[in-house]
Amino acid sequence: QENDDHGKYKQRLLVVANRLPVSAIRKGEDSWSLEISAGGLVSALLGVKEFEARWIGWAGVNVPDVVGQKALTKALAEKRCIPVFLDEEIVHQYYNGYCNNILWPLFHYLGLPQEDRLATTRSFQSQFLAYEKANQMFADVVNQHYEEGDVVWCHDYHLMFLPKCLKKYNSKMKVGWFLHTPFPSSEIHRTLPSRSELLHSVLAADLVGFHTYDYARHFVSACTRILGLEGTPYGVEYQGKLTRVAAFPIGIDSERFIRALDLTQVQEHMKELQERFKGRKVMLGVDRLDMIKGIPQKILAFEKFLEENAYWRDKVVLLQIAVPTRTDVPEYQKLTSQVHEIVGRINGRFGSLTTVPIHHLDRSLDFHELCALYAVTDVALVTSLRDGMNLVSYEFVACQEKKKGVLILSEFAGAAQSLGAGAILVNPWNVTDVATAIGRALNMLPAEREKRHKHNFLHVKSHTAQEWAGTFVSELNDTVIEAQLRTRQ
Ligand code: ADQ
Repeated sequence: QENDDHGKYKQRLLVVANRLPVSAIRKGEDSWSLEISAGGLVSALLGVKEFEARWIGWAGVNVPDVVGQKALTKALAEKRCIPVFLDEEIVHQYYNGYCNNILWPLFHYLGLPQEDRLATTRSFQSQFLAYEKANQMFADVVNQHYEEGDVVWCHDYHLMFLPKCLKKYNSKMKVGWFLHTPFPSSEIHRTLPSRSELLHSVLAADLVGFHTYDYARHFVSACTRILGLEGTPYGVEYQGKLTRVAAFPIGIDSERFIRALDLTQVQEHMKELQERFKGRKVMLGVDRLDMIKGIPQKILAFEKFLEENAYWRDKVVLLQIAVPTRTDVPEYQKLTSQVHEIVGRINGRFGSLTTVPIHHLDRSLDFHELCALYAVTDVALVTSLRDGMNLVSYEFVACQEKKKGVLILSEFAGAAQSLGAGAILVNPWNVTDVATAIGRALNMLPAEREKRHKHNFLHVKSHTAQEWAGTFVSELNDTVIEAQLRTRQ
C-alpha cells in the first residue's frame, strides 16, 4: 500500500466503471498493447493525490480464452486496472441493449427508439436480465479485490444494479454511486418496466451523486412517488438508514488546457488555423456524434442565420467536429447520414468554388489540435438536447483567456447551471432562438465578451475535476462515519 507525503497510508479507492480507462489491442496469443484513453474521469482521478486509485471495468474487447485473459490481466495490473470479462452475448444484451438502447435515450428524454419500440418492448426482459447479470459480474470482481477500509465508487447508468450486489456481499463496504447523465423527471423514469428494481439498488449505496441539484431532486421524487419512501433535503430514508443524495458538479483539469496553449505544437496548429480562416469568424462545435448533442438542430440554426444575414455569408465558418460513437447501432448510422445530407445541402446553397460555410469532420482530434481549435474560435456552439454536464463548454472557456470568445449553450445541458451567467443560453429545439443567438454572439462588443468570459473562466478554473472527485470521496467517508455514529446512539 502507498503512503502519502506525511507517511500515512493512503486510502484505497476502487473506481468501478463500465469501461476501463485504457484500450487493449491484442498483439499475440499472450501479449497485449495498452493505450491510456484520456477522458474526463481519468484526469479527475489522477489529480486526487490523497487516495490510491484502482480501476475495475470492461476492457472493451472479447477475450474468450484463458491464456488471453491471464495475459491481459497481468498487463492491466501495471496500469492499476482490473478487468471484468464480458462475452459477446452479454455485451450485446447488456451494453448495446439495455444501457445504450433503453437507459441512455430514456435518461435524455428521447424515449425508446421510434422504429423498434415494439421490438424493444419484447426484448426488454432478456436485456434487463443481462444487465443484472453483468452488474453481478462487476460485483464479483470488486468483491475479490476489496480490502477492509476501501472506498468503492461506482459510475454511471451502466452500473445501477451494482450498489445492491456489493452491499449483499458486505454491508459494511463504503459504496458511492455517481450518474454522469441527467436523471430524468420521475414521470419519465416511471415508464421503465424495471423502475423500482433500479431505484432500490441505487438506494443501497451510502452516497448517491448527480451533476446538478435538479437531477438529485428528480431522483428523490422518483423514490417518493414510485417506492413511497420519505425524501428529506439530505436524501432518502431507506431501510432504517439515510441514503445521502447530493449534487457534485464535475469540472475539468483546467490547468492542463491552459498550459497546453503555450506548447509549440499547439501554437503551430493555431497559426495554421488562423491562416486558413483569415478574414472569417470561426464558430465551433465539438461533440460525440450522438442524438443527445443536437447536431442537426445546430446546423439548421446556422443555415437560418445565413439565410437571414447575407452580410455574414462569406465572413463566418462553422467547424463541426463530431467523433463517431456506437457506430454499429442503426439509429447512430442514420444520424450520421442525416448530418452529412444537411451539411451537403447547406454548403451547396451558400458555398462558392473556393469556400464552404460548414466544415464537418467525422473524427476525433488529438489533444493539441483540440486545444488550438478551442483557442482560435470566436463562438462555440453547444446545443445538446439534454446533457448531464457537457465538458466541451468547460474546455472551450479554459482555452479562451486571450480571445474571450462567446459560448452559446443549451439550457438543457447541466453546464447551463454553472456557465449560464457568462454564456448565451438557448433552447436548441428553437432554430430561430439559436440563429438569433449566433447573430448576437458574432456582433458582441469586446467589453461584454470580456465580462462574460471572466465569469465563466473563474468558474472553470476553480471548480476542477480533481476537486470534484476529492469532494465526492470525502463526503462518502463522512456519510459512512455519520451513519455509524447514528446507529451507536
Ligand atoms: P460525453 O457525452 O462524452 O460525457 P462531454 O462532457 O462533452 O460529453 O465530454 C466529451 C469529451 O470528449 C470532452 O472531453 C471532449 O474534449 C471529447 N471530445 C468530444 N468530441 C471530440 C472530438 N471530435 N475529438 C476529440 N475529443 C472529443 C458524459 C455525459 C456528459 C458529462 C460527461 C462527464 O454525457 O454530460 O459532462 O460524461 O460526466
